[in-house]
Amino acid sequence: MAEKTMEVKESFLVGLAKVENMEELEKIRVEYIGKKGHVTELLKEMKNLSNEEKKTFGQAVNVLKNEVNDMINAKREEIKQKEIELENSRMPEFDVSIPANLKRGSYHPITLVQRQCEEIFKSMGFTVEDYSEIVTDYECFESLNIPKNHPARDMQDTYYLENGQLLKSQTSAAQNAIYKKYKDALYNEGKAIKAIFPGRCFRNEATDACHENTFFQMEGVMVDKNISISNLIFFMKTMLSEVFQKDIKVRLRPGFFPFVEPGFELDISCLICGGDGCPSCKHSGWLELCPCGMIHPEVLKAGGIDPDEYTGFAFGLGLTRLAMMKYGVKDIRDLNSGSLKTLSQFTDDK
Ligand code: FA5
Repeated sequence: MAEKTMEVKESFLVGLAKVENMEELEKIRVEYIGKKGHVTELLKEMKNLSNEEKKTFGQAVNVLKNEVNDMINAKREEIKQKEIELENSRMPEFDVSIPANLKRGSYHPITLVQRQCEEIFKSMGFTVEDYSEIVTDYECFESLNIPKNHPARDMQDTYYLENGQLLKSQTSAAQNAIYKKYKDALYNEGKAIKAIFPGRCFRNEATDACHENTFFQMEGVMVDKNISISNLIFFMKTMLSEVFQKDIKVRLRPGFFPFVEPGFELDISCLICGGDGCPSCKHSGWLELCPCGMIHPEVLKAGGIDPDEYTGFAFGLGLTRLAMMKYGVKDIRDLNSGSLKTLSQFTDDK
């Protein structure tokens, strides 16, 4: 019987030496230690042996099985290593010291305008806040004095998730959280709440040259004792003159938003047509850019702030429209198009 075991081992070694790839290796594995393999078959011979012989032979077969298994594993590693070496040898040679001839990328015009606004407001003591794009009905509407079934909801249809949450239709959706975050510092340390929060907004509405279903706004709030409309106008004027670095014609007219009282629409004279009227400004010569107003007492209350003690202003700057005006982009849809022709023009800006 020992001879038979030896024979099987020798024929396995001869076969293994010829194996060159994983496929052949699997074949020989099955041929020797598979269910009907030569090593396994040896065990069937045991039935004709005495008990003593069975024991010795069984042990010998097990040792052989382990050896075959080990040799197959070793061969597998060897083949893998050879495959890696072959793959590496096929890689084209290149000189890492040659400078790359790639075109520099660029920031998106909205990012550029956003960063510029952030710098302006930071220099005036505002913090920059980040907020989720998915919010609750309470955050986006109810905390802003827009209860369920309020007609103001019609102006901002958005996209709803199955769990009742929604894609925020306005950056105002972060107001409640910001008031709650900073109210203790306001009460205990007398620190005014001064925050801006830029973000992506979504609306389920038809698109045209000045409307997109996905666009950016930048909200700003300031809450302290004795904040008035004059503070609001000062910050709006400073921001616009810094962004455009020239005098811009603006107009302030009454505007209705349930979360401010009084509320205003701040429009700028269209910089695409110089105020003559064009598709970018819906032929009116003016572009709605930054609605604003004094924060409604109910909104302050919902944020845990006593409106008899504190007042504040809020604004909702249309960042995407600001980018259009600053860079002379006639159609808002170009900004979301991913068109390199449009976007590569901004390469040299920081
Ligand atoms: C609001 O979203 C209010 N949350 C703004 C606000 C904040 C008012 C704080 C008072 C106090 P409105 O829907 O008008 O308001 O949008 C604000 C600005 O976002 C617009 O002036 C415009 O510049 C921009 N905007 C609105 N809808 C779109 C759109 N579909 N595409 C591009 N920009 C838009």
